[in-house]
Amino acid sequence: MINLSGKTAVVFGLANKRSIAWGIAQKLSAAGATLAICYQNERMRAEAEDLIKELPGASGFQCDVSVDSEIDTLFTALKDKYTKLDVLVHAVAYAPAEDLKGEFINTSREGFRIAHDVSVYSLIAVSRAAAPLMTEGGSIMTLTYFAAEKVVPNYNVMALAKASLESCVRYLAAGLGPKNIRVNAISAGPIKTLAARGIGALGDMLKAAADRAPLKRNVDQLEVGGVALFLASDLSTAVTGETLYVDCGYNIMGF
Ligand code: 0WE
Repeated sequence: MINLSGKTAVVFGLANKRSIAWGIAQKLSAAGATLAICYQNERMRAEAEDLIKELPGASGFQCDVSVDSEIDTLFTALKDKYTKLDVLVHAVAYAPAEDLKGEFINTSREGFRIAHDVSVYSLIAVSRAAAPLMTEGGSIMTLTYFAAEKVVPNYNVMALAKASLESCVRYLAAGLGPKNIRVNAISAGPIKTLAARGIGALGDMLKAAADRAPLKRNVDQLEVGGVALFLASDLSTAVTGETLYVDCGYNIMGF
């Protein structure tokens, strides 16, 4: 059994019980970590706080990772409350809905900017704020998707953002390695979350992914949480800069 007692983890990206952030938070908490769980805004507070109550010793914080001052305020509060930080989970992505359908060539300049700002720059910003608190080393992780490397219809500008995010993980890993802070990405297969719900053909996509995957099924949030727990733990102390696939093997298939 992995034991994270005495460790503190901050998780970004809780929207509701279907969030990948929630699957990860549950696994880290069950292993004994103390959790600080962040939701984007006041609109999400009630639902998020109801979930956070379920995890012993966990606290909720509001932080929009696209706003520098909110990141500053959050990390000041985390330093006051916990002194030290061990784990950071970034499970945040956004592109304007118009840019996640139709032809890629019609991607707007503003949609491109927003997708990269919210989904990629935010990882740099929270990592920079977290690193000084990771005084005993640390583990930073983010969520990516296979469409970063091969075309998935309609994922469009988010695919570019995820390609950039995977490169960002390597640059952060190289820079933070000397402080014994590891940085990795988890490439999850498609899951029915709030972020995936807008997609017209999600049901068809889930079925096609399950049919093609070696394990003949879809992955769930708690299975992503299991790999996040491994990355948070001392079982992975030599793993950094990697993208780990949690997709029932989908990515290995060529046909
Ligand atoms: O990364 C994602 C979803 C990210 C996402 C979702 C939305 C929907 C609502 C980012 N921005 C927005 N903006 C909105 O307005 N996934 C891996 C799930 C996903 O999203 C897709 C997929 C899959 C899978 C979009 C098109 C095609 C496939």
